[in-house]
Amino acid sequence: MSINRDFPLLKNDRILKAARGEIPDKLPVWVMRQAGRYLPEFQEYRKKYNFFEICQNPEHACAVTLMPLERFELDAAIIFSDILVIPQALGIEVEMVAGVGPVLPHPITPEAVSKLSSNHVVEKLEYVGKAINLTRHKLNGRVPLFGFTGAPWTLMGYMIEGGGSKTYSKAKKWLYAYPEEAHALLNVLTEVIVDYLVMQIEFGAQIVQVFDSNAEYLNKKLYSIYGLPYLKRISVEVREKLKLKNLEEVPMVLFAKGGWYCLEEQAELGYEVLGIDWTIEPQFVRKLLHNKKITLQGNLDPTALYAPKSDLKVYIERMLEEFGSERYIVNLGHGIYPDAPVESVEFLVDTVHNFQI
Ligand code: 1CP
Repeated sequence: MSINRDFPLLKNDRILKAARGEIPDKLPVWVMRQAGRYLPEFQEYRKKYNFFEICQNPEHACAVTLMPLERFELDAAIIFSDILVIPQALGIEVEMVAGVGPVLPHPITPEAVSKLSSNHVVEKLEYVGKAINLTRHKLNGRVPLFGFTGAPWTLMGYMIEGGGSKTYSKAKKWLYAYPEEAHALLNVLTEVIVDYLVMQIEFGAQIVQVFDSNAEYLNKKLYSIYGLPYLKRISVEVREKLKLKNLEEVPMVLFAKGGWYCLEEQAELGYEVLGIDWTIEPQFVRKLLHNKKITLQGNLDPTALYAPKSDLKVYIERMLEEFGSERYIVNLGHGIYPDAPVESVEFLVDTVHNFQI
């Protein structure tokens, strides 16, 4: 299909500057899961349409993506979708159950892995590309638009467990009992993820984030076998494929939640930005990575948004001082919770923008 790549001029490039190591006029700020459930207007929308209906319809996905931008002076938009659209496109049923989250009624078995193929999977996800293209035009250059994906290990976890889990022990069992099948599954997912990100960038994503939300269930040894090599392939192969298609590179963000045990290794994977979760002290990570050219993103505890404003101001400003203004993108240390006070997001954005850098 033909893609309208005649995009409006970008007016706010703070995030892209920070990702490249340049100093923007103000610290850039956005919020993981900003287009979601804590917004009353999203909850109203959800009464009318089911979750995947919104994802699959570019007008709906675009409308929801723009909702937080209408309220707050955020420095980026993130396309409305979910990490589980990939298992879905691989033919695995995914339901979004209100109050529960994603449910995959028929989890994958080790025997079924050999039947999976990455061929033609991304074609089924073209609706995400169309939503990105429409949204980038509708944004009219106001802020850059994030594309995103789940990381191979995190997606594998949902596919094996059949949904979220407290321990991910069923998925981890594969790493010890079925390592060949585990690698085969991670390989198919990596192939799909690479093509999926390239497709999102072709349709207009100006920066992309890889969510490895379940990194916290592994350790350094397991992650160096089942996490890092695949994440490296993603950063390398996305850039190779962009080059072949004559498309410009975009900054890539890796958010390995709970991956404190291998931050130095993450910084060597070829991503411009590392997301830092709320368990990590800013000064600890800055010191650890002082000789690496990498931008950090994070890491306000999402529950700090419930604090009284006077306290919240202290938490935010302390974080900004501790990270320093160079190579820094302000965000939460994980996604915003559904009952987070909407005014606290506005307060966060304003406090960051009023901060003298
Ligand atoms: O919220 C937004 O800004 C919109 C885009 C978005 C993103 C970036 C959604 C919509 N989901 C995601 C990413 C996502 N989805 C992640 C990575 C980020 C993270 O760690 O928080 C993960 C792990 C998921 C899986 C998922 N989808 C969960 C978590 C389940 C668990 O506990 O393991 C849940 C609850 C969902 C559903 C979902 N996704 C998005 C929304 C708005 C919702 C709520 C569903 C609804 O409206 O009924």
